Amino acid sequence: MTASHVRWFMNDRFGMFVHWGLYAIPARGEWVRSLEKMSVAEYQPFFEEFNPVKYDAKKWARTAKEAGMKYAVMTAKHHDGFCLFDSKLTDYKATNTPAGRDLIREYIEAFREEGLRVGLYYSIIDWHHQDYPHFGDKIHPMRDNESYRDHRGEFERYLTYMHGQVKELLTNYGTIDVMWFDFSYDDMIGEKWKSSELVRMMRSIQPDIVIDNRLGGNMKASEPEIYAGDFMSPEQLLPPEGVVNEAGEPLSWESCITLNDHWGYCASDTNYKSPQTVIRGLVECVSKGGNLLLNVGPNAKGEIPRQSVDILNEVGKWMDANGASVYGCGPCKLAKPEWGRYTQRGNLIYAHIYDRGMGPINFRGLQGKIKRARLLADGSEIKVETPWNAWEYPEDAFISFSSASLPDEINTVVELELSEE
Ligand code: H79
Repeated sequence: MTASHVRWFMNDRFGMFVHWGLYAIPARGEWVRSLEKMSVAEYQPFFEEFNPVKYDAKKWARTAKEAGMKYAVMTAKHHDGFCLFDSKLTDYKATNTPAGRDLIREYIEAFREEGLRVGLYYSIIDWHHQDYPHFGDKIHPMRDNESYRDHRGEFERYLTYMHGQVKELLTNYGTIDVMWFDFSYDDMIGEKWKSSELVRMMRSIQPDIVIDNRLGGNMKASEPEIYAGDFMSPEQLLPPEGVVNEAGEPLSWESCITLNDHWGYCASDTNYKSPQTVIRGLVECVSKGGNLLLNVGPNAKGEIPRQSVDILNEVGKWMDANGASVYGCGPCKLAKPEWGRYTQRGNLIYAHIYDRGMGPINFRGLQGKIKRARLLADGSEIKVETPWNAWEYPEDAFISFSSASLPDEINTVVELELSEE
């Protein structure tokens, strides 16, 4: 059973991930400092320069809403340690750049105003903080630097900082719907971050907040740790068969996926997914009981890249006509059909038809069980018939696409109302 505070999350299915920070200026992705082994000093010019004059959170919120997204998650702090919010615990924040304001506050207010739920991404990794532990040498920007090798910070001080920032984020901005921690690895997982204490503090401020699983607990255990989280977070992949715990019960999950091949803005990366790929990816998530958190990486000026907006607009057109097959829907009890995928909500089955094939569309086992069939996009009647040549398949129902005037869209959805669930 899904816990009640997670219900809205698994109902809404589709969210926007926003990766934005100083790394938008070099425009080579959010890992640039680590990949190019830049020192704090070498990264500093981007701090001095950061001035996103085109940042309009309301515009982003409209883009997300029109794409059919119901919630968003934005980087309050990524691995580089730069804070987009006005933290009292550091000077390394947007208010001290030419931007001169709390960019997270604007995001939260704008998205909430458009009726979207708001979430915050917070990186546990922090390449800027002097007390951040150095066990992660293989990814730290200063891993080959002699002076860095002998640097030993006070881990306790970093923990106080991190817990303090999470408290700020959950105290100063009203309701926060999702907290998205990133990233625990190797032996630095779980209680090393004082995670139980952290989560207890979070729930005392925001009892219903939905938390991801990246503090490092085991969600699949029969008795997960308090910090194990509310949902699994596969990154850049869709789980082959959904996600279950050790008892075989379905778990909540959300795949996070980029539109091109980077999270943070990367000027040279034009390898964008098509609207069809995105729509089918979303449907695949829903058909396996999960969510899609689709990423955009705004540029240094504060704009979501044109290509991303174009894709989202196309997705939005489809969602406008077919969103009923996504929101509140989940896996179908029928096996995956050859021509596409099913999603289901109560006694409504949604047939997402990707491949019409050469003959009639076959609904395995549904003979006599379909009360009515409609094209979801416009509500028009679709006749369920048994063609003369289907005598060998008495259990199945069929619709014929050759006779009906069905639009050949990227993802045609037929809504089947069953006589009983
Ligand atoms: O915020 C996004 C990533 O920056 C972050 N999680 C998502 C949501 C993330 N942190 N760590 N990882 C992902 C895993 C590390 C992947 C790596 Fe690499 C492979 C680090 C070095 C090689 C990807 C490719 C990053 C740089 C090159």
